[in-house]
Amino acid sequence: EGNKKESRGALIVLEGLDRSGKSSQCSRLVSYLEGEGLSAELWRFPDRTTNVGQMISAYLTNASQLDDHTIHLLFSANRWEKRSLMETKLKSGTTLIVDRYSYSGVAFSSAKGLDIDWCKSPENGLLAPDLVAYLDISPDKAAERGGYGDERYEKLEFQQKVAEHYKVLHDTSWKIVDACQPIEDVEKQLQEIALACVKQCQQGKPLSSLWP
Ligand code: 2DT
Ligand code: MG
Repeated sequence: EGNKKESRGALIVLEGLDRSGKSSQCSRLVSYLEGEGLSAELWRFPDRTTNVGQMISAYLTNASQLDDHTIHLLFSANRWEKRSLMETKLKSGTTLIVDRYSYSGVAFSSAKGLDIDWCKSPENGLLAPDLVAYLDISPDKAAERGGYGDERYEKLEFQQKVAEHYKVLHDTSWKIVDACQPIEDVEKQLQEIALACVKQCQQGKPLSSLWP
């Protein structure tokens, strides 16, 4: 038991297009890990509860207009303002299941035409996820799922561009999960890969920083 206290939690990120099922899978995954006796929390970016998050929310709901670079940096600042708490939680043994992270930041902004290296640079030094699970669905299939909301970016044409830009970010460490499977199958697959990741972290896998 003494061992358990010293071992760190895992930083697990779910990425994917709008309507890929990230949010519901994130909460199912947290419940599952808790059921396994692990400490786990659901986080999401943007975190709209902070001052920066409120500026982001106003932009997304079209209540404000911002230059593309400016909003990109706000999304990044929103992760930076949570970085130290994130590290504290992980070191105290809590696994964080995070709904979107830096990859959304780069994919969405570069889909608007911003330079990809410019987009990546403010993320430099944030904690690197131990696992990125990508919920893979075509933009057409995603759009068929009960439609999008009214927020900025929630349009098929733009989601198609985002999908292409996510592909540029994929590396071999990503776990690509077919998001068109029945929801329970997606859930099961995520449980397996998340549990394996948590075990690696318990066994001493060091925390690292973006970009690896
Ligand atoms: P939600 O629908 O998940 O609340 O996201 N986005 C997100 C960015 O453009 N950059 C980022 O860094 C992040 C985290 C994706 C709201 C929208 O914000 C986009 C969808
Ligand atoms: Mg959304």
